[in-house]
Amino acid sequence: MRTPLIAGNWKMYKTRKEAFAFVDALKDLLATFDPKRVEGWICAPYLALVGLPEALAGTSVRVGAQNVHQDKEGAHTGEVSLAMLSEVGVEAVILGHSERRADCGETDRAVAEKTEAVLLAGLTPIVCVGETLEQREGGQTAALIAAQVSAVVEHLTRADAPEELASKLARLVFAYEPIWAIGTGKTASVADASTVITGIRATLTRGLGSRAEAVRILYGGSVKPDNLGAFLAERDIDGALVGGASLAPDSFAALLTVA
Ligand code: G2H
Repeated sequence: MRTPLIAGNWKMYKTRKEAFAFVDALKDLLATFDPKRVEGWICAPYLALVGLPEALAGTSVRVGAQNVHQDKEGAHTGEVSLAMLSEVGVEAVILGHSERRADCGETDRAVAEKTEAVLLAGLTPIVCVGETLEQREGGQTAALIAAQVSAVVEHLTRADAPEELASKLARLVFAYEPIWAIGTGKTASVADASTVITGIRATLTRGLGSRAEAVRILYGGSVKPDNLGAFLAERDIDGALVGGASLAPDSFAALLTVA
């Protein structure tokens, strides 16, 4: 019932030229994937977003950004708004990636506000949560992840939340990315990822009731074509947020094929 989703997070890789060369190399193959079977997204750096949806027209791959400001517009030097992203055909936004939480001090509160703004603008938020190795070894994983997820859900369901938000909650996507597994070559075991992700769904169900069943939850952290299948075999894991292995055309295509 939940369509598997493979989202490539290109991070700060690929110039515009490199991004369009990637699409050129893959376009014919990408056109063969059925979006009802698997959704593929590319979350590219801002400059590469312009023209990318058009370049991918005729394929099932959609385009996402890696951050956005929560305000409609304003004096926010260096920031980009949802209207700016929508105008160029962006349909999804990664929010609260651990690299932004660490590098830019993004808080749970900011991530929650951005999630609301993205939903209200009609785009899809991919909300990242995850624990450090120290937190995992300290036995804090379950409580920490529940707190990160609850911060978003409580904000979206607060008493004075806009009414139109309720109908958009099914579009939510969460990504569980244990920080110690990001770009390190270490992956969480399938069992560990599955336990945390089942916990995320339980937290969502407490906050959203039956609407939680529609929310997709991805695993992220050193996912590659040869380990993706094992994660996807788990009932509650609906796809993957993939960094390094989404950068090469053949590897991205292999991920979509496995899914
Ligand atoms: C985690 C992931 C993508 P990688 O950050 O969000 O990156 O697959 O390189 O570990």
